[in-house]
Amino acid sequence: MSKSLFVTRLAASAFRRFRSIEERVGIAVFAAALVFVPAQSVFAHEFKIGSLEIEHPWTRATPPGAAVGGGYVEITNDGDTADRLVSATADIAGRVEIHEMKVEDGVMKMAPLPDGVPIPAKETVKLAPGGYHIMFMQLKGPLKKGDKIPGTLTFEKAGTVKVEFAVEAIGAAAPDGGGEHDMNKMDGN
Ligand SMILES: [Cu+2]
Repeated sequence: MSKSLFVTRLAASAFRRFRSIEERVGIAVFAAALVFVPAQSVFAHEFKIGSLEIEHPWTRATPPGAAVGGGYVEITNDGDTADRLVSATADIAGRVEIHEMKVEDGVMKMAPLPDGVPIPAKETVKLAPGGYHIMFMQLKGPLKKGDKIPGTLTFEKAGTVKVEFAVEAIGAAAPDGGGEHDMNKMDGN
C-alpha cells in the first residue's frame, strides 16, 4: 500500500471516529503533513548559476541490468534573458541526452531534443516524468535509492553548473513519492 493511500485510509477511519469539525481539520492537517513535509525538509536541495535556480535534481532507482534512467529537475530563471538547458552529464552514465516525452496518436513517445529545453526569462520549467527529462544512457551500474549522483547541467548562456541527482525509489512519480496524482486527490481537484 502506498504511503499516501495509507494516510488517506487512516484519515478516513479517523473521520468516522471524531465528530467535531476541529477534530476533523486537525486530522486532515496531520495526514497532509505526513505526506508532504519530508519532500520539502529532508530531500530538497538546490543549486545556482547566474540567475538560474536549480531545484532538487532527482532520478529513480533502477533494477539491476537497466541501461537507462531519467533525470528530473525544476529550473527557475530569475533573469531578464531567456536561457536554454543544452546538455548534461552524470558520473554513472556513459552518455546523457535531453529528451521530451509526449503522447502521439495515443502512444507515449520519447525523442531527443537537439536544441535542448528553453528556459524563458522569469519562468520556471519543470523536467518531470512524462515530459521533458534528462536521459541517462549506458548506465555503469544500478542507481540505488538514497545515493546522490554527481553530474553537471550546461546552459547556453549561464554555463555549466555542478549538481547532484538524488536517487528516489523505483517508480517514484515525484520526489519522495508525493506525486501529482496524490496531490490532486488531496486537493479534491
Ligand atoms: Cu528519454
